[in-house]
This record gives sequence, structure tokens and C-alpha cells, in this order.
Amino acid sequence: MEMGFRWYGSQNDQIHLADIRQIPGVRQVVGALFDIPVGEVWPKDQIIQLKHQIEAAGLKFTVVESVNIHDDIKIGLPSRDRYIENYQQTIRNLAAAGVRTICYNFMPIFDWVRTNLHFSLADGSQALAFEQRQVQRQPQDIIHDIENDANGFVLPGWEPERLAQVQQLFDAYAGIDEAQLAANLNYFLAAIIPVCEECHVQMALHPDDPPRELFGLPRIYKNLADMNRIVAMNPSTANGFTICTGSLGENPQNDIPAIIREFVPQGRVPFVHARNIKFMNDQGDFHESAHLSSMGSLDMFAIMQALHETGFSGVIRPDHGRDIWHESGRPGYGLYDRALGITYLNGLWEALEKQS
Ligand code: CS2
Ligand code: MN
Repeated sequence: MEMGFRWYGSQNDQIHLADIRQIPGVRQVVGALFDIPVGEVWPKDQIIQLKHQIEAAGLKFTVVESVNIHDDIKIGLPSRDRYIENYQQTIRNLAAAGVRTICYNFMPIFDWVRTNLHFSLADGSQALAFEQRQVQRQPQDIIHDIENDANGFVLPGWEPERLAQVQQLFDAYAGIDEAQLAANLNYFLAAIIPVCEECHVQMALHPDDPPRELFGLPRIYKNLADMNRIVAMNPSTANGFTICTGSLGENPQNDIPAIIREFVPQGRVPFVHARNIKFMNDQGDFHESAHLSSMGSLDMFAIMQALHETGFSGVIRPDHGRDIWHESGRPGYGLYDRALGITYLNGLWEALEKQS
């Protein structure tokens, strides 16, 4: 297992690589080119520049999060083939720079959805939260809140230029149900997995967050049954998963250690996001919490134990953190709470290693 930290690049992140280097046990920076519009080819020279910058700080760069998928691919429009060709070229360019894992998601229109980016917890910290009654509102209202509450940052998946067209996007998805979305994923995988095999790159699909239908849009990766269906589409191990404990854990029916025990031994999990969430009621409303098991609803020890037992050898990173110690950075992506999360996860791992 190698510990990683997500970084938005020197132009877009208030955290410096030198800060990341000082978190004990961090080896990897999980990065991306955030300025390339979704659907365009990531230029090789810019990828290599990012790699050199990360390596100069004494860290490695083998996981990209995310190369996002153009909506035309998810909708299945004829224009998808051009975007798929671009994606194939991006895979080749990333592989040439030593990237081995590409995280992506197949969520229509929105990446993750939260209804509050500054939910106050009892200890005075703030975290991201989701309340179902809030999504009865218009998507425009949620977009407006997220854009206004992001402390001036543009959050990935919430690009204002793209979401300015949100009504057109909703119209374009009108005929797309879960089966059609699955067919479109299948089409995409059929085109890109052979390229991944050729270049020794593994795709790592991120779960839908939250893993339930929202705004009438279909969902593709909510639980173990969905994962089996995605494996059946394309059994190559290049067709892999990101296991995001927070996202999957937002459905209390999901048994995350069981999911790990199913897919890590298949060699299908190059990348894990570790975070905890706390349910606020039995309607599935939740807020994100500190990583410690006792602060949330997930048993982080059982999760790390399953990873250890199955010989997980990929990259793991803390996912979102709370805003603590007066930090008010990119919501979910401050330095302090994610660093605390890393220290805790490393502690659990050391105990597991020494016990075995
Ligand atoms: C991340 C996602 O911030 C987050 O919630 O886990 O944005 C994730 O990067 C994408 O969904 C993966 O494509
Ligand atoms: Mn995640």
C-alpha cells in the first residue's frame, strides 16, 4: 500500500508540495491537469511537467484523478467517438509519463453532490453534508449554493461554464435510463480498455456519490451488484475500480469490507479513497466526519483490515477532510484534517502489519 494525497496543482491549490512532503508516510501525489476542458487531449508535455514538479518534491505520480468523461459519451451522442479518440490519446500520453492508474466516474452532469459545504459539527469544525430534503429544490439552486460556498475555488465537476448549460444537459439526458447509461459505459470501455492493456494502465471507476438516484438522473456504480455488472461488461483487469469508502458507505446497506474482499483479490482495485461519514437519521442524511471510526458510522479498522488481508498494493488516499484549526481552503480538501486522516490510517496499517 502506498499513501497518497490529492493535489490540485500549483495554480489551483493553496497547499504546497513541500507541505505534502512533510506528512509522515506520504509517497504519492494524486494529480491532474485541471485546465484542460473535459473531452480534450491532455498534452504530453504538460503531463511530464507535472510529473517532474511532483518528483522534484520527493514524491511519486502514478495515479491521476480524474480524467473526466465528456457528457456526450455518457449520453451516447454520435459526437462521442471524437471524445473517445481523445480519451485514448490521453491514456497513451499519461502512460508515456509513467501513470499507471486513471480514476474517472460515469455520473451524469454532476460529480459528487452535497447540500452543505460548511456543515457545523459539535467540535466547532465544518464538514460537507447531504440532506435529501434539500435536493427537492431545483438543481440550479444547488449549483448556485455550491459555487457561492466554495471559498472562491472551482470544484471539479462543478465547472461554471459547463453548468451554465445545465438545463440543456438535463434535456439531453431525458431519454437515458440506467440500462442506456450502462450501454454507453460498455461502448466506452470496449474502445478504451484495449488501449489501456497496450499501455499497462488500469482504469479505476469511482462510485456514484451519493450512491442513489438524484434529480431523476440514472446511476451506474452504487453497490456490489453494479460492480459485478461492470466487470461482466469487460472482464479485463484494466477495467478496475476506485473503492471510495465514503461514497459507498453513504448507503448503510453496502458492506465495504465485503466489497474489498470481492474485488481486491481479482486485481481490480488499484486505488482507494478512505473517509468516514456519519448518518444523521435513518433517511440516509449524512455529514462527513473525521476519519476515526468512533467519529462516524464506518468501521475504518474493519476496512483497513480487509485491505490488509487481501494484500492491497495500490494507492490509498484520505478523501475529504473537515475544515479545522481556522483553515478555510477548498471545501473537503484542506491540509490539516487530511493529514490527520493519513496519520490515523498509517497507524492502523502499522498495527495490522505487525500483528500479521
Ligand atoms: C472526489 C470525486 O472530491 C471527491 O468527492 O472523490 O470528485 C472524485 O474525484 C471523482 O468523482 C472521481 O472521478
Ligand atoms: Mn472519493
